[in-house]
Formats: sequence, C-alpha cells, structure tokens
Amino acid sequence: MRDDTAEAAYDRTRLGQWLAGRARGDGLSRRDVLRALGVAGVLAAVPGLATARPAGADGPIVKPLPPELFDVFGSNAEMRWEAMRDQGFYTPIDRFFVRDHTATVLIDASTWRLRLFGAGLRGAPTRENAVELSLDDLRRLPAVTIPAFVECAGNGRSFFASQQNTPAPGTQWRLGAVGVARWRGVRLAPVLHRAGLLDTAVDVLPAGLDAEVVSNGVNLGHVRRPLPIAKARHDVLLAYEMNGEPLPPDHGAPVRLIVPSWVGIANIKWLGEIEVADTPLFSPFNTQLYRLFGPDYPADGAPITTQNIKSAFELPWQNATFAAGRTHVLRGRSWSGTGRIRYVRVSTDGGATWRHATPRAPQLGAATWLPWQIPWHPTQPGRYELLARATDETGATQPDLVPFNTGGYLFDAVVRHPVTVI
Ligand SMILES: Nc1nc2c(c(=O)[nH]1)N[C@H]1C(S)=C(S)[C@@H](COP(=O)(O)O)O[C@H]1N2
Ligand SMILES: [Mo]
Repeated sequence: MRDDTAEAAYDRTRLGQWLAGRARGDGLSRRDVLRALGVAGVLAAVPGLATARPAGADGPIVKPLPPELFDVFGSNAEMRWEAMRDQGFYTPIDRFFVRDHTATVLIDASTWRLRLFGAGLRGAPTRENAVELSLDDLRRLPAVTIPAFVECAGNGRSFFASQQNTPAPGTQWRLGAVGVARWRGVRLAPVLHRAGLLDTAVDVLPAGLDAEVVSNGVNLGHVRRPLPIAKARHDVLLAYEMNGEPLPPDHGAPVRLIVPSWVGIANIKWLGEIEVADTPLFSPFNTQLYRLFGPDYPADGAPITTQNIKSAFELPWQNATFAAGRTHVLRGRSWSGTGRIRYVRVSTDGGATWRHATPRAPQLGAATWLPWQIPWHPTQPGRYELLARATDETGATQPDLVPFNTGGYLFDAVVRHPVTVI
C-alpha cells in the first residue's frame, strides 16, 4: 500500500532543497511552502485526485465526452482505446484525451497576445517591456505542420496499482492519455530570434492563461514548465491548428506549445507568455510535480523530459470478447519518446510465447506511433491476457516491471490486457 508518510518525507526533502536556494522561488513564497509542509504532502493533492467534478456542459471540459469515446476523471478525459479501432493514423479531435489542471478557458483570439520577455532577450528584460505578438502576427510567419503525440506523463498510472500492487495517487489513467495529431503553426526558434534572443539565454518558461493551480491551499501559480533553449530552438512549435482545424478550446486555443517527444505537461495550452532567462529556471511543475521520487531514485528526485515506450491494443479494456475457432486480427499502436518503433512483439498466451506484429501503416515521424496488427486464432474458450512489447530504434524495450515512483509517472511496462474467448 501507499505510504503517505514516506511520500510526505520525499516532498519535504525536495521542498527543503528548493528553499535552500537551488532554484529561484518562482511564485512560491516561503510562507506558502511552510504552509504546504503543515499538511499531508503536496503530492497527495495532485489536482485531479482531490477534486473530481462531474463532466458535461457545465464541466471543466467544453467538448462532448460521450461514454463510448471517453472515461472521465474530473477535469480529465481519457480516450477509450477501442475508439481508435477504425481510425486512420491520427486521433480525431472528438476523441483526443483532455488533461486540464483546472478547467478549459475560452480566450478571445482577436485580443490574445503572446508576450516574450526576460534577460535572455535584447531589450525586453521584464514583463512590462515584453515583445507582443498577435495571432495574425504568428500567422504571417512561415507555417510548418508536424505530426506528434501528446501524452500525459501519468499515462498508464493505474497499472502501478493493478499490475504491481504499488498504487500511485493521481488520475488513474489506463493507456488512453495519449493522442497523435497534425499540428500546424510556427516554429518557436524564429519567433525567439525576432524577439531578440541573446547567446546568453539558458531556459525558456512558457506559461498558460488558465487559472492558477491551488494544491492543498498552496497556490502553485499558472501551469508552466521550463525547457532548455536547445530544445526550444530545435523542434518546438507554437501550434494554432490541430488536424487541419483551428485549435479547439480544450486543446489550448488559440495557441499552444508542442514539444515533440516530451512529457504532456511541456505542451503548454492557452499559451500567454514565454520568459527567456539567462539562468536555469524552476517551477513546481518540474521540481515537485512531474519528477521521479521513490526508493529507486535520488533523494531530490530524477527529472522527467521525454516520454518512454508504450503499446496499446485497440480494444475495450473491459469485456473484449472473441469467438473461439476463428481467426481474428488484433490491432494496436506503439510509440516512444526516445525514437521510432523498430518492432513490436505480441503474446496471446499471457507471456509464454511471442510473435512479431506487422506494421499496418508507416510511422509518420519519430514522435508518433506505429500502427500494427497480428492474427490470432484462439481455439479454447476462457480468459486470456494479451501483451504487446515494443522496441524502439535506440533499443529501448518495454520491461515487465517499472520501479515505483510516488507520482506514478512513466509507466512503460508491458500491460496485460484481459479478454474473453467464448
Ligand atoms: N495551460 C495548461 N497547459 C497544459 C495543461 C494545463 O492544465 N494547463 N495540462 C498539461 C498536461 S499535464 C497535459 S498531459 C497536456 C494535455 O493536452 P491535451 O489536453 O490537449 O490532451 O497539456 C498540458 N498543458
Ligand atoms: Mo499530463
């Protein structure tokens, strides 16, 4: 069982180091931090665990969430994997998962401005003298379209409990907190250069315009997470279209960041500002949250950057049934934040024997998935477990077990998918 005391201890350690000056305070006052130490531990109050709100028109998510496409957890909606069964390469917007720390905000695109400032820019040291860009300004710059997944770092978290008997708090996602879309927009690199990027720039800190996140009475501020200037200049996109449509409200309209291969939280929605700093930046979203703490990690935790490797069957989680004595085609998809998928092996006998799946469409880019299929001819009725194990071009392969971490992040072990043959 989860040990709240140990969790609180990790959290205290981390916050202690943070207070000791390794990081710039960034929104958290010493008083806030001390208040946090007085309660059960910030990790236990990850939004989404504490405050489950009903879904619907008045709920935190704007788009319809029909039960055949989504499982809803408060302000988060998980895609059901059977919803990808008859789909092409991309995840349609109507079934793309949503993860809101608070709630979707509706922003007037005509008055929206992106503000860039910081010591890493020439002539715009503070928010007051920020460089401002409108949506039309962005649309006038050369546009690019990139295919990329957005995947929550906590995708698969429920399997820490159901497969490893070490439950982790937070939204109990199965494998549906991932989607692949075509994102269109402008590269961040030329925007930074136009804003006067200096060689001394170290980190950028994009922040969202949605409500500030309050956890156990502590205001963590707006959703924001720093990334190094090298990544920011390499392949990060300011996206204003998703699958050929204007970015929908739930996915960050009018503009969100797309940070290919990185954890979901890097892809800041409802982007309002980007600080460009000449010193390393920290936020609660890379010091307390979205960091690996646990018996197998250093006391001050291990950072999370890229997603890891996973596979999913395009089947309902509950009550997938197959007729005995017939040949069925099992379909699924595998993806990895560290490289293209090289091959996928599938077991239909609970892991005793494995066969190679066949790709059924090309993988369009490294930060996407490989759709695959494999025939299955079950002869005996009964309960079975289907397993898929992917390997990427770096050799990274899905393990059988994931070392526990208190946030329940990056579950990449092979998932045992229950099915019934009748
Ligand atoms: N401003 C803002 N950006 C955000 C979030 C948020 O709550 N607010 N959630 C993050 C997380 S944790 C994830 S997994 C992705 C989810 O993107 P989606 O809702 O478009 O699927 O957005 C990220 N960007
Ligand atoms: Mo996430």
